[in-house]
Amino acid sequence: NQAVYLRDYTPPAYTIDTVDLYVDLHEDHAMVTGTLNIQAAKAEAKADLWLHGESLELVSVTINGTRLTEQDFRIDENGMLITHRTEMAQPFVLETVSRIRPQDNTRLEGLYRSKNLFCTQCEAEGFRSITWFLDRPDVMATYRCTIEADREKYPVLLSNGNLIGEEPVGENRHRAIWEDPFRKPSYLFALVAGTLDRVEDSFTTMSGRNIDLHIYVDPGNSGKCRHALDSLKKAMRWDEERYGREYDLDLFNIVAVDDFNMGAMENKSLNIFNSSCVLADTATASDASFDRVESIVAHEYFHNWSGNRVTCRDWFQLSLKEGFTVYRDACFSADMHSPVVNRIEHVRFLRTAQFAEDAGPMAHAVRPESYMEISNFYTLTIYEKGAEVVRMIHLLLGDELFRRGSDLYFDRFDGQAVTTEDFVACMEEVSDRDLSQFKLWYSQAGTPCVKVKDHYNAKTGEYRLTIRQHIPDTPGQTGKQPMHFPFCIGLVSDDGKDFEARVASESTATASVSDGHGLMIELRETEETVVFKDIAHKPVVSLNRGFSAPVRVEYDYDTTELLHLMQYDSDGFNRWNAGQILALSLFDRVLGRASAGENSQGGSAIDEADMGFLQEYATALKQYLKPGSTSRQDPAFCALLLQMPEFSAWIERLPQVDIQLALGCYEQATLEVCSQLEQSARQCYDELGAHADIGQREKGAALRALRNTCLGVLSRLPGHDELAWQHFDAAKLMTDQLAGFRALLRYPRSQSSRPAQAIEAFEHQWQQDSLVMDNWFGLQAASRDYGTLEDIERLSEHRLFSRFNPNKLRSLFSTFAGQNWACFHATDGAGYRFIRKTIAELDQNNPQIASRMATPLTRWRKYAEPYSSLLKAELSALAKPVEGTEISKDLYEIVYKSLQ
Ligand code: B3K
Ligand code: ZN
Repeated sequence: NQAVYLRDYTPPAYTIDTVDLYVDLHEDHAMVTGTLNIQAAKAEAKADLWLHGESLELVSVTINGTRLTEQDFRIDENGMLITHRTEMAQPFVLETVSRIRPQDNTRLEGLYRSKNLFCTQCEAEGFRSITWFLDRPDVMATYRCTIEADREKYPVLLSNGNLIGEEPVGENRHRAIWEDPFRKPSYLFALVAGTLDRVEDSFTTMSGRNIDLHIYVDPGNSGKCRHALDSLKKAMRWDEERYGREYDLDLFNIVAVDDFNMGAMENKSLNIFNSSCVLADTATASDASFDRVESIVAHEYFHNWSGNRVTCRDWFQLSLKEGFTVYRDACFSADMHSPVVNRIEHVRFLRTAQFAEDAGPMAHAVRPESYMEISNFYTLTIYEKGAEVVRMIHLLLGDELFRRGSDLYFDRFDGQAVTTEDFVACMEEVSDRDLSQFKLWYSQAGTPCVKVKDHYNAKTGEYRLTIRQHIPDTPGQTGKQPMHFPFCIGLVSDDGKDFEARVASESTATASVSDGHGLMIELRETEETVVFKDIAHKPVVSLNRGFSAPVRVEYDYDTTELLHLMQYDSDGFNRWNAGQILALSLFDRVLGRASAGENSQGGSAIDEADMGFLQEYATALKQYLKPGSTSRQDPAFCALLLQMPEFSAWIERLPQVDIQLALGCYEQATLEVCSQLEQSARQCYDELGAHADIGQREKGAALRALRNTCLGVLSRLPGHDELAWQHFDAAKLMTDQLAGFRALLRYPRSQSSRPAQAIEAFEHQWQQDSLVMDNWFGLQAASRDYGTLEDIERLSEHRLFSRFNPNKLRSLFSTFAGQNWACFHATDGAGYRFIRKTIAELDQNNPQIASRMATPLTRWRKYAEPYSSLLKAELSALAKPVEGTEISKDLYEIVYKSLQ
């Protein structure tokens, strides 16, 4: 298990100009003939030719028609090395014929079967298990693909580009020929064969071209494609307007498949989607699913430029396409809905999950230095932090220059495989700015911590901020340089408005007025001083507005200041964030006392001082809920304002967590806050129930978000199980049904019979709909009372569960390990043992899924005893696979690095 290093990059010795694939599909095998036009990069170099190839049974290989014999090449488990021959000095034709077994491919990469459908997933390195190839993104070729299959079983045959021919073959078979005129790396190749329904629409581009849009789904699902089609059209228009990017072929296809390792894949003109990310209708999909479909459809579409037309030189550059594309899809969603809600949701996710990654054993830079298995690097750091890095560039440059920079990038590198350096160079060129220090964001891992201190001089009216940054050590990286980033702030006065503050000349940092987030200070040094003059009274400082930089901020707020920001901050993100800080410090206080032994975990009340603090916080939340309050005008935002930080968001910030103790404190504190809110929440719940739009799918989504948040508050308190049941039982939309279900599952069996009734009713109602049932598995798996280890074991034997379907595996096992803190982290270690065994077993079928599932185990250093040792023991057990089995490269890397 060898690592690959960025510093070892060398351009390929051979390039491949054209690929002609013939894929002959049968039930028990497929024959693949690959005809490649190859050219030596330097003819005089006389290099041997290396071709990647895995799980391929070679039938024959010829060069310019001459069949090679065993002396001419050597094959190992990674590929084939062809000894240099004279004809390789000139452009030559290499043809390979191989046999593969898609029906046995449980890894779901390369060519595989999902039920009766043949489909592919090539990114990152799946193409090499379809045919022999230089399977690296800097080898770009044009493709022609002929698919042959049984005519009745596989009437639909698809690949990239344009359909140029279709014909019968013999009695029962047929073939289709596809040609893609755009050069592309092999990871964007795709093929589909099956019986599928097609839903059609069309789009007229800005230059007036007509594009056919097709979505292919399992027969019976055509009614669930409208939303994806509408989303696609919105995304196409948005990319024209915001980035000047037009679609480049006459056809755009999306295919939905049930068994898929991730969300979706941007193959050129043939996007393949996990069906959970395409299908949506009001009865079966929640509002969250609708939003998810919209953003993933857009994301994959945006890749056509950020990823496909301009691609990555090597996999270390992955964030070049992923970070940029996430940034693009986030801006798109923000434009389609509420920007502040969208921003909060992204940041909440980043701060909980990406910060944890940055603080854990797998911490890596946005452009990593090395990897063992690239599949492990499709991470939150590459995606979410990578998007933040692009966002910062946008902030630093402003709208106009950022657009000039992206135009330059797309124009200059069209058809090429490039690096993050190339991207930044375009931004530097158009803005005449030096971003060399900024580029540390690509090479330095770890979340910077920004400590802010202030001083106000009442006599002189001077307000001074001292800002220190520190970047923690991460595995393999110590002693880091300070970073350059935009830090947006505001000085909020007593009347709630921002002071019109100008940065005085004795400041070390420069500042400018940002678009919508107050003052943008550019930080560069370990310590910076920012001075303001003529400030009439001590302001409340609002820091990192809009989350302008992906950093942790430390500043010693007092309660009154936070309450002031919660009410007045002109920056919506920071209004929300002030409440989060307050809630987190409440949890900290309760835990502080519990750890000192002042109150025990189960039951005993929060002490008086904490109670006073808690009431102040709850009073502020009640203000938000008041009918007629400004926050009620934006109900989706109001819902977020009311939601306390998740347990995982809290403990991410803590060292050496005693999980059960912390969980007890968390539940006690949230219970108290909720009981303060009981009346207001009930009132709001009832009012919204009578709102005319509450049942409208799109119009009512924000109202439902708030109403269901109120239900969430109530369901943390005893005695609302009947309300939750009614909510569940009367629901006409999936969002409401799930909210009712989630609320009910908070009531233990001993308190209510309704939850059990709901579990049964839900199953009965939705057993035919596999995607809906994923929620049923998931919500139970996350529940402390209905997702005990025994329940999980039972559910894993359920007739609708499948060990080969990634969605099911994630719903049940990953949810249990990632969200069910009470049961997974049982102090006897049984939860850990169970997940370890499950991972080891799944690793034999699907290494990508197994290695992802291992993430919760890798965090052992964060926890106190006994969790820490117990987790470590399971990791060590994974490292020693039982006899007759082997550990995959994917899982090995995770286990090995987290034990270091
Ligand atoms: N590019 C794909 C992810 C591929 C993951 C391969 N293990 C989807 C996306 O990010 O758009
Ligand atoms: Zn992507």
